Amino acid sequence: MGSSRAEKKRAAMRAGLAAERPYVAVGAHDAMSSQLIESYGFDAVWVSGFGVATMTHALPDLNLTTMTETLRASVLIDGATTLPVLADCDNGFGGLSNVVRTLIEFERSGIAGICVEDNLFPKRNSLYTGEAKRELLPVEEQARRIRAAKAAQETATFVLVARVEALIAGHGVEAACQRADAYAEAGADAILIHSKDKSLGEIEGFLDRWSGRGEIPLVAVPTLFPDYTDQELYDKGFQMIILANHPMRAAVRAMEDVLDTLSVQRKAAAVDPHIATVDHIFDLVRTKEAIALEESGG
Ligand code: SPV
Ligand code: MG
Repeated sequence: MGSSRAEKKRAAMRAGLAAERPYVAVGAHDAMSSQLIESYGFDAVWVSGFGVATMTHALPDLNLTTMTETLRASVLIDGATTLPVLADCDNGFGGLSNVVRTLIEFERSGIAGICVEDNLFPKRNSLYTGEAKRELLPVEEQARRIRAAKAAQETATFVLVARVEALIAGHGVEAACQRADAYAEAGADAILIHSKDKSLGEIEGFLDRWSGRGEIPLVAVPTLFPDYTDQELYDKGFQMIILANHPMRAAVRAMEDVLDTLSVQRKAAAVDPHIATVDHIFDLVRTKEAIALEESGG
């Protein structure tokens, strides 16, 4: 089952998750960010739920984007790259049946894999600091959902990454280990252990204590511990590193700077040295080639 394009991407993702070097994904929020990520030599593309909510919908990352909207964004992002795409599917958008349907729809759409986290619906972005308490699904329920989704999978190669939010929720290292064990046992293909501890103390506690280490790949999102290189994180025990939101933040900063200058100077030339040329944009989407094809004989 599955097209050869999807199968190639899934095989590449599985090889990357088993490779003896860091497997690095960068977060895309749209098709062009996906294309650019590939042209800078990264290994995979992460569909950032945060990025899609923010850039496509101008909404906060609070489970407001639906499964259908996330799938649509993921298909556009996947279409713009030959790299494998790992789609951030939040908590699977509801209950057990929603998680199962999410896996089936993304698999049938040719995406290489999905990531599902154990935040209760409606989730809140993990980096958000202004909240009193974060609620997680009970570990048994999340394991049940993962098991059910994996049982519904139609190909052998589609990748399900189970994301553990126990450290983000302040439940500590033991709880994180228990969840990682349960999700691995339920059939997850990799574990994303999320943390916002800048010192990396929590993560190192997890890496020291987790017995499943070495048996299943571990994934890191180092947004809040940004000083470690991909190789340093690999050497600590992470197979996949996701640089989740940097293109989005670059785009917002660049647009704000240009709009600020335009609003003050009131003429286009003021920003010309700071923006991509129109020809560069034409080149990025292979405009000349498309027109040559339209005008070719025959
Ligand atoms: C995302 O990019 O949507 C993520 C990563 O889930 S984070 O924002 O760090 O939670
Ligand atoms: Mg997300």
